[in-house]
Amino acid sequence: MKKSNVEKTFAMIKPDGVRRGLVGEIIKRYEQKGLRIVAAKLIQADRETAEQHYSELKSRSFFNELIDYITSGPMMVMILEGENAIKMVRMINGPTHIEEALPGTIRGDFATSTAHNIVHGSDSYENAQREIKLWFPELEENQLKLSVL
Ligand code: IDP
Ligand code: MG
Repeated sequence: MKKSNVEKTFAMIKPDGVRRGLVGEIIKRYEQKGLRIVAAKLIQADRETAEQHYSELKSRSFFNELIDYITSGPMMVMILEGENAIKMVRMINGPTHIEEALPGTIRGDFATSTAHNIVHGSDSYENAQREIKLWFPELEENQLKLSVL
């Protein structure tokens, strides 16, 4: 039998998703694929935290525009847990580029451009751990252990 791979990931509903009233729709899509919400909060990011989150993209031409967008209003940040959660969230979100995001994915159904694409999901185990610590500094290590319900 294949070993299970229950893991945590970090996801966020970016300001355009919150502004457009898509929080319930997006959380429904994660939950209906078996992902559980371990933690969630609505926050307005400061520039420093947003820049740390996207530090890998610092040299890109769109970096400042990206930080303006991410700090433009409240976002729903969350920790999701489930089987292959990291890959699963990115599949539900859809690809980065608007022309590749097919209907049925969140970006395919709702994104208006590659820049304004509604959602984020961590792309690796290392980044999931880093992003969870960055956005949920108040959570203790023991609260981040797997919470199989
Ligand atoms: P991802 O969100 O699918 O992981 P990344 O390449 O990590 O995609 O880019 C982070 C975010 O930066 C994207 O979600 C999008 O908001 C923005 N972004 C990515 N590429 C472009 C671009 O070419 N122009 C403008 N914004 C972009
Ligand atoms: Mg990314």
